[in-house]
Amino acid sequence: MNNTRRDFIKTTALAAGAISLGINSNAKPANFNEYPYTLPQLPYAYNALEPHIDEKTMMIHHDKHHQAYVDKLNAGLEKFPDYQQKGLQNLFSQIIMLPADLKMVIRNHGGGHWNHSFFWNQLSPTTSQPSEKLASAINSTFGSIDKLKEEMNKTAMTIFGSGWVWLIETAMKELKIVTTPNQYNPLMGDAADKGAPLIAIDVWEHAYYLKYQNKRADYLEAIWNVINWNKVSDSHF
Ligand code: MN3
Repeated sequence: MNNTRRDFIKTTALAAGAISLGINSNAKPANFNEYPYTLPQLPYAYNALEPHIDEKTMMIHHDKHHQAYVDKLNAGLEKFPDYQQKGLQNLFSQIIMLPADLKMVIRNHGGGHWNHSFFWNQLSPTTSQPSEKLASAINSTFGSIDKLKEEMNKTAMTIFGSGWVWLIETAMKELKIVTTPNQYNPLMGDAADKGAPLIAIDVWEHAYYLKYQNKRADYLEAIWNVINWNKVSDSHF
């Protein structure tokens, strides 16, 4: 499957996820992937991920931090009408060709919006298991699910400053653990490691500081309790 097709399917899957969150099924889905971008609703209550991720962190993280990425993304795109309807994933893949003023907007705020939309959607209070296909790919790459968690957490601990740790599937169909600084992501054309995200873990302090303070390792341990393996498996082709 070529990249355009994969991107299309992933975008569609993400959009379908957003539609299912809507209260009124006839309402237009949240414009989280179309200009002007809007903040998607969480697919669960703010306190649903307690005790692993606390209610106050979720409220501030979603309502304030994520909203700010959306607002600054829209503001930044205002003077670039030619790029408003291109879609974030296209803009990510063409990042090095974008006008200089737009490049940082897409990296920081486009990335911030996309990464958080993906992040919320792959968390859940309901326990689930990876699909057989995904479990088998994880086992053959990392040895076991526990080894994957261990390896991802170890990698997340090496991030200096703010960033994300990802499980991606590369163009060669290999699973790989990678990190990105700031709000960059593995879909960006100049990412050191490119691929389709399966799991994203926000390692910015704002994701855990209220509850875990400096104990990043405890946050990383806890977040695996709320990973939505059904969603992760859906991302795996
Ligand atoms: Mn964040």
